[in-house]
Amino acid sequence: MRLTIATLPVIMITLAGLLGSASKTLGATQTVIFKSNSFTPSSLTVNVGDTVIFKNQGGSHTVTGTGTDPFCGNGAISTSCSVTFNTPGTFPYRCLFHSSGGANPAGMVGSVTVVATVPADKPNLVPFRLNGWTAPLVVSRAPGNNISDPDFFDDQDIWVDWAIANTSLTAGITPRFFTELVIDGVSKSSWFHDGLTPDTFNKIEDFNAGKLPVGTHQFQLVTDHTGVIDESNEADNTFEVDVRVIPTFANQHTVLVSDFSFNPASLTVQKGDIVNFQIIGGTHTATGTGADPFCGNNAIPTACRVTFNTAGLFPYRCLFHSSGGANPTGMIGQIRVLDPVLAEQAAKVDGPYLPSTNAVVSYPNQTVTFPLPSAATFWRLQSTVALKITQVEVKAAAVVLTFQ
Ligand SMILES: [Ca+2]
Ligand SMILES: [Ca+2]
Ligand SMILES: [Ca+2]
Repeated sequence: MRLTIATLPVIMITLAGLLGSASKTLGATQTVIFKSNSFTPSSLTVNVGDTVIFKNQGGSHTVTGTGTDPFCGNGAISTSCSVTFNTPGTFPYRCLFHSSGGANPAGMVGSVTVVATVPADKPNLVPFRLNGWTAPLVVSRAPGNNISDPDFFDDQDIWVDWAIANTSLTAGITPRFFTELVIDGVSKSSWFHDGLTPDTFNKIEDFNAGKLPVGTHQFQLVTDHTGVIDESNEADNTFEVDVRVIPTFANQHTVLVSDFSFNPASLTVQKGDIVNFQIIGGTHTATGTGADPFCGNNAIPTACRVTFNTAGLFPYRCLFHSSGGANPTGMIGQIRVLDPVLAEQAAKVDGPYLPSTNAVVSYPNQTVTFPLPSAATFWRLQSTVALKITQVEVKAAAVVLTFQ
């Protein structure tokens, strides 16, 4: 494909309907003259759907099919008759009075050959992924690239690239048509194209779609959204992508590092948060034992700063003051990183779970009653979202928890 850039932002939706679609072509009509013991032309080729008029210019004749088409039947045609051909094939006919019979009659004979019409090639517009792009519609945190980012902060502009192509190798487009960017069902912008030659694309790079509130948003690229162009496929003109927007967090947390503990040893943060590991005594490392390296294997000089951009549970330890292995003991800690959008969805859709009883808590202000644990057993409260329990009430045979 060659590069064509011919697009400018414009909103001109009212063109819809002014440019109609191509009308269906009606069958053509052809004429065969018969007189003096001959049909002229005796051999005729027509398209499916065409009609042939047989006109008598002298004498008494029939126009009688000798194959699968009856033509005008066995009766003499005094002036004219017509036959419409809807099936491809070769159809012989003759005059019963002036030809021999049999499989290959001679004399006053003719034939009509009917060929299937080949529909004219049509253009086809599609959202199109260019080489080096991650999708036909790219959403990025910054301009200057063609790589989609997985999510966005709510104080960040969203930069859009898109491309559409006419994938037909032969059929070009002449009239002006439009491509639209739709966000959450609302038109964000529309661009026009003044035609598009075969096997060619148009693109827009680094359109600033602005900021969006926290949540999941649907971006749609729709080409020929006003329906101006008659295409071979009208069902492949849309590309959709979900865009996740998460809150901007400049939240900072501090873990105090001393002989021989991290304080707090267990900390919950949100995606994007920063944790400062601050030495207040001794020589220690904060070394990740899971997917996050934390501060690495070297002793922390005075402080070390780690940003957590991935949701999950990340353990760490001091290399000098803990055991190794899969489950180290001693001077260890963990950071749980929550994904605020996922947490919000989980709270709305499912609520947190209490797996031991399969109870579902839909807070706020929800009270859940559990039977008292039997001797030497315990309850474990496990939740997919951050919960706050505002009251624990121990009764004779039950525990009542109230969630904020
Ligand atoms: Ca199409
Ligand atoms: Ca870009
Ligand atoms: Ca169309």
